[in-house]
Amino acid sequence: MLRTRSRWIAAPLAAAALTLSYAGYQAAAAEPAPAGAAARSAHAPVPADAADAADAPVPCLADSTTLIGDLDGDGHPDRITNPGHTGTEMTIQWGTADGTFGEKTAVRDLLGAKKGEDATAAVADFDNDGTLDMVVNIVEPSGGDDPSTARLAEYRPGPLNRTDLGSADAVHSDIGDLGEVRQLSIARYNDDAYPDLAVLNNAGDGQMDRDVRLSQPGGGLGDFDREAKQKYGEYGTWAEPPAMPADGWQHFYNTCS
Ligand SMILES: [Ca+2]
Ligand SMILES: [Ca+2]
Repeated sequence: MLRTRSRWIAAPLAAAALTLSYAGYQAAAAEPAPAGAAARSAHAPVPADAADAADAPVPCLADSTTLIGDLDGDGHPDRITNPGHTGTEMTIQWGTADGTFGEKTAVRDLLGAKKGEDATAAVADFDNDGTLDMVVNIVEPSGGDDPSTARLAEYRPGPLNRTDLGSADAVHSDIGDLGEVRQLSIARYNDDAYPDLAVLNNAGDGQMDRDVRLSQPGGGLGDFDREAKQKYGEYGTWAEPPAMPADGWQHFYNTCS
């Protein structure tokens, strides 16, 4: 009797162990497995969402300025660092199959920014499809009262090309049409699941504004919207620029466990 019962129990446990070992592999690829997780798994029932572990790894925060998530779509999480939340000094370390990260590469170099040009970027899953996306802007500041317009300003849905951060579905963004982008930052301006964008914009003649671009539930970022600017933006000066959000990622991503 006891042996019969054991067999009944053993079969599902073996299946569970297989599923969990694959899930464990996925977790290990994303980050160091939490201590004791494997031991607990052996006795715990298969979680209802175990199948989700086979999907793309969910982005998470290593710290407030470091996002771990897959940017090039190879299934291995990459390390995106954004010092000061400004979008001007962003670096990427491509993830490898063994869960480690390659050497740091400056986003401005990947984008091909030239000497004298400012490159600014923001990373989040703007269309909430599970793949990280990027907004990029390259501008050569005019140095005078009248701002110059961007040489390149695009919304780039992921996955992105490793060599130049290109996207097959890139579209022009108007963030660089109305001034010189000084900073880009992720924000949560309305309460939907789609990250929004804050733009520190040199509008010329001593004016420095915080512009906003709201993500569209259908995908992509909206264009300039006067109503959104009145509601979420702010007018400032070169001497006293408006504050930029520093907690955007934290609204959408949990700390890596
Ligand atoms: Ca990757
Ligand atoms: Ca996306």
